[in-house]
Amino acid sequence: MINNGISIENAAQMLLDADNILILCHKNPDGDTLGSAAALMYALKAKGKVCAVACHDIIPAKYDFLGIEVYENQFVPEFVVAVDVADQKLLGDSMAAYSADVDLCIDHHPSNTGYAKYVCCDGKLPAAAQLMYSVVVAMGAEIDVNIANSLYTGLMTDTGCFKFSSTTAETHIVGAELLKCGAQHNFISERFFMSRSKKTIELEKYALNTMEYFFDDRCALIVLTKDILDKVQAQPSDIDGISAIPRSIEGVDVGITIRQINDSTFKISVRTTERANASEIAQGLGGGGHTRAAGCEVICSLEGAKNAILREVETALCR
Ligand SMILES: [Mn+2]
Repeated sequence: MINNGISIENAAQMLLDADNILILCHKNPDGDTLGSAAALMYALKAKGKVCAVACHDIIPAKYDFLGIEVYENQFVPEFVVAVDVADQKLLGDSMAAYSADVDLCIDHHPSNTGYAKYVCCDGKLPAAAQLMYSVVVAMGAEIDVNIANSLYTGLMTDTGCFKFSSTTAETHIVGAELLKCGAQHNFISERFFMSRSKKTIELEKYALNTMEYFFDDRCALIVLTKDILDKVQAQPSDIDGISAIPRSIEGVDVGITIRQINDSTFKISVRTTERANASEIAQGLGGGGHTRAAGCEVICSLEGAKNAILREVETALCR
């Protein structure tokens, strides 16, 4: 358990006392890390602070509307805050200069390693954006349309449009508050849920054609090889939704997506129903995450990666 945990009020005060603030997102950034970072950026700017957002990867174009100011050495950071980042490794190599010295982490991963000096984490929340809403309110910042859109993006993307089991009444209440403050819910859902890139469709075609079933069809597995990813010229954002496919099949309790990074590195994403624990499966191979969605990375052959994750799945299904 994290022993350097602090309250929302303390986190808010710490941010109000700071200046020249660098906000860090996790690598392969998603709507939650970027939305939470953008919201914090706008709240801090409204409080007269100098701040900017840094990420190991280039921010995908579909997030341009958030209007994130990217850090380009425009100031010397005096305070570093990571949002939605469970482990300093997830900051990525290019953030190495900051990763050992993160002052505050605002997160919602039960697996948070406590790497930051202070951690404000609620592992029960479906999105870091839900916690960030409370932090921004505690900072006394007005929820303007920019903050509302940013937080709504985080809420919506991390809850799969308020559908995942982690969604609570409180999540909807925060969502409703954001709508009152001008969040453009239809614009955001069109962007993230009602349209897919052609590259995504190409990858889905391939994934569906090569899907395999295991353990009386309770596990479905797809592999995205480097060959197909290169052929399609897929960006990380084109791959986002694919890991939801195997688990969406009737009767499947564990959906596995193996993505090849290079000859011997494979990223494995695990999605489960309530009949299996994704986090435990991923932890078996040194990864982590949430109960229904988790991931890990293995260094071996494709066959080795498959066998290793299937062993963990088998154990989980026997529990
Ligand atoms: Mn998140």
